[in-house]
Amino acid sequence: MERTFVMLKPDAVQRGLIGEIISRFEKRGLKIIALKLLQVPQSLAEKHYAVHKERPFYQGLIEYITSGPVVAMVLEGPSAIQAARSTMGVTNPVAAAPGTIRADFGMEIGRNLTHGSDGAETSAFEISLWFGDELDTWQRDQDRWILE
Ligand code: D4T
Repeated sequence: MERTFVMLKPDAVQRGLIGEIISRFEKRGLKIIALKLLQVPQSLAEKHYAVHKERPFYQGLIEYITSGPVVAMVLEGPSAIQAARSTMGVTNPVAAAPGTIRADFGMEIGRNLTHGSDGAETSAFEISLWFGDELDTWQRDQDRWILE
């Protein structure tokens, strides 16, 4: 089953949206297999966003992500990467479709509430970076009503 790394960024935590946002992933049918709240160390932020190191928004992004606690999680399901990203909406909240997390709660790209892995390789890298390599899953009794 596919896995994806999702993070609720400091704005989501500070605004009291943890429950609301996690609930959207849960209700859709994505299964939470790992979950923690943490203050992101500088070194972890830099590794996570290493691909953006040369971009003009990099410094602001690192400051934002280390500015308060985040909620990190691993979600599992068929096409979990795409399902999580479509639940979040596109990167810039003003361009995101209504009903997505970023459109419903966001106004600017630099405060876009959530992060989700953008592909299989990124997902494997990010899950390992944030949670290590040994993650168990669990049996969800509802699965036959969500998955064919
Ligand atoms: P993340 O990585 O947060 O899930 O977002 P996306 O996958 O949707 O978007 P991304 O990697 O292109 O950008 C990473 C992160 O940088 C912020 N950002 C991005 C920004 O502040 N200004 C910008 O111009 C861009 C392109 C938002 C998300």
